[in-house]
Amino acid sequence: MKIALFGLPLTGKTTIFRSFAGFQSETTSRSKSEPNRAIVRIPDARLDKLEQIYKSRRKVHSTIEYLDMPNPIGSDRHPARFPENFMAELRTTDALAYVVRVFDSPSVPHIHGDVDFIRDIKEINTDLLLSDLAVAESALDKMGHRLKVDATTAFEMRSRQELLAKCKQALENETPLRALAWKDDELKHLRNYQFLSQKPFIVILNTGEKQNGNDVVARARQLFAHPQSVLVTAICGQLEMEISQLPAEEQILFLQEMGLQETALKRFIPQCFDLLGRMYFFTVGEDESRAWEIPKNSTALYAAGVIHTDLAQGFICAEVFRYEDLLALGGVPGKLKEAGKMRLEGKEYVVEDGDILTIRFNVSKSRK
Ligand SMILES: Nc1nc2c(ncn2[C@@H]2O[C@H](COP(=O)(O)OP(=O)(O)OP(=O)(O)O)[C@@H](O)[C@H]2O)c(=O)[nH]1
Ligand SMILES: [Mg+2]
Repeated sequence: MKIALFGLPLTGKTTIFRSFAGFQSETTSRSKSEPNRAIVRIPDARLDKLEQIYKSRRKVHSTIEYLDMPNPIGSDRHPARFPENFMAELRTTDALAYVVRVFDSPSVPHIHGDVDFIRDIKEINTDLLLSDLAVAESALDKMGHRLKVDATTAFEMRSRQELLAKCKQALENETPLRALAWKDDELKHLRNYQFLSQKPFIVILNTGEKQNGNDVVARARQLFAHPQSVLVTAICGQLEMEISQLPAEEQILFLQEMGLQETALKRFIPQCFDLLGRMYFFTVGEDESRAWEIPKNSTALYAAGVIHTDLAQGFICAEVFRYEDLLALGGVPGKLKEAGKMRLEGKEYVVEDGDILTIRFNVSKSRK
């Protein structure tokens, strides 16, 4: 899962990125105009426990990649608008996280002269639609030209043309493409264009310590006539960054002192999983305990393929049990069968979040 943090200059993107990246992740950045990248290991108490129970030599977390987009340098006419090469980087991600400034600070200038998060959100909504509209129009132009010179591919082209025309119409009506219902084959074609308004959209309201997060979230939500695949959340960037720099034990104390349950990152990750329709399953053993990320409603066969293509090709069945059942049995895996908590499931079994799977597979079949 790759999520880009982007936004107007000096809105706190890097501050929030640092709070997410903390100590436990790798970050890279080659130059100022390149985004910072962090691969963040997703903390999960269930995985920690499974590692203990199975005395695994390795624990492999699922990861999430964050990009901290650089300060956008717009044209002279539109200094606050995002240039197309900047948008191109955004197109490669799974979700967009727009960081909006809500915090007040006389020492940090705002590109528009004053702080107004409503204005800034409206502006980005328009910018994304316009950027996609330009992509759709240019693709339609090219297609029209090709249809004139080569009639042999006309049928295939016409269906694509219709699809793009549908996008264009929606965009002109200020409807983001994520709000429309698409058929599977349409989605396949749409992938070629990497439309920004089709991606799940996150608004991170960077609030000051004394501001009421719930209030600004409620006001920001109202700006989305089509709330499908939109997440609005408030994070106090400065505070979260300070917390993330502390050693783990001190973090807990500090959070308690501030009256907070957990860090913004811990709150944010499950929200992203929900937004993107993702979940985990686990595999366990002496060798390693591991969390795997898959789309919700995936089958056991799909899960097997995520572990290794051999497992999907030679799939016989999946042994499945629940983490909660293992805990209820005192964390003794040997008791699962006897207690009737170990199930055998076939290819079509729909995996649930937190299932622990062992895939039985036929080696000779998988090698063919
Ligand atoms: N008071 C306050 N200041 C903040 C907060 N978040 C960021 N800042 C300050 O705002 C300034 C800009 O923060 P950055 O995180 O560098 O912002 P950015 O969006 O990455 O900036 P560019 O990459 O230059 O566009 C810094 O001086 C931060 O200390 C916050 O939550 N509260
Ligand atoms: Mg920055």
